[in-house]
Amino acid sequence: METLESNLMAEIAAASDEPAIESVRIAALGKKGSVSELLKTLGSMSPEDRQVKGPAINGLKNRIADALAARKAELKDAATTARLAAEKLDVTLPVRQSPAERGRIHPISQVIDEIAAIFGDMGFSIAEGPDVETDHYNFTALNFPEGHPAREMHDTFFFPPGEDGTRKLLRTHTSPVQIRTMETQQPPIRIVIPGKTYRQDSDATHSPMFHQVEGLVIDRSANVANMRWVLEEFCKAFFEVPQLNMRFRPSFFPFTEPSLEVDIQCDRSRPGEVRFGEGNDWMEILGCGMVHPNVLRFAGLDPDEYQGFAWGMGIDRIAMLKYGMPDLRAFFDADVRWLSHYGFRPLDMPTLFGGLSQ
Ligand code: 2NM
Repeated sequence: METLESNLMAEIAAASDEPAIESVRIAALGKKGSVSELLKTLGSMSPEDRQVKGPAINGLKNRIADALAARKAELKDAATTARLAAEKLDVTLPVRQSPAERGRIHPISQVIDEIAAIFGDMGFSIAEGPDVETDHYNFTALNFPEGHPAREMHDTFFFPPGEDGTRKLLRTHTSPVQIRTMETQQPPIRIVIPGKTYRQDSDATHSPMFHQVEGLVIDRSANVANMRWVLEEFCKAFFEVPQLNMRFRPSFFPFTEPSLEVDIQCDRSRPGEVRFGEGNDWMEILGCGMVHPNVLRFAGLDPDEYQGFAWGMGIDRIAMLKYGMPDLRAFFDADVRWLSHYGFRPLDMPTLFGGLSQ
């Protein structure tokens, strides 16, 4: 028993981790352990022997159990100390950026927000409508006669005809929203309509899905002078210049009379750079005009009572011009490297008082 005890005490002292001490415990005090086997011999002893050996064996068992518990606690403490030393946490490290800081706003969304801020400041509301339209709202109500070549000029995406034989289409401009607004709201109307538009056209400067913003003002006296002021204020605010010369040229659109195309003053003398509000060059930027009486009539307004003006421009193009992006196709590639370079910070909302693009 003395040999067993000194051997076990040596094994306990030598156990270097918690699994090792556990196997010593099982070898001594487990069901078939050396100390347990000794205890079992008590059953077959004479009462006299048992009186002597009993306390001796139980004493051995208790000393071994105490030694095991003490060594186990020691090893547990050592393990905790080692973990605390290894798992250091540097609380002075900078906090990881949140998704709201890492994410970027697409330049088209940024430009739409800038347009909304500028026209919102002038008292306009944003209006929206469906991308899938009827021939009536996309063409007929906008004074495109049946069989008129302008319908073909738009390279329309048509859907297969439905039960009633009519074909739905993807809107080729946002103007159907103007008709829908005139049908449902009483003048005065002041709205801007940013949105997706579709034409069968695809090359370096055309995408089959692109973005337009159009505007509409209807009241009893809205006129060309008001239109000129609105468009000039918009161009100065958007390109963030204090002065800007504009040139109005006669043009043709089925939905306006007179129709005009607008050029803005720019400087293209530096290679790869366009500056607005200075220089001797002109760049076409938008189309506009007084809403045609037929369009007012189609929308349920009396042209002898109401008049107004409307305009339209391509968002993708003015975004490229303002932010110096060379290729339209990159807009729709969903390349995060491009977006992290050209994108905008989500919490820098464009406002006229805080600066549109900072
Ligand atoms: C343009 C140019 C000129 C326009 C006209 C209308 C409506 F519905 F009021 F008649 N909406 N948009 C318009 C006028 C659009 O885009 C180049």
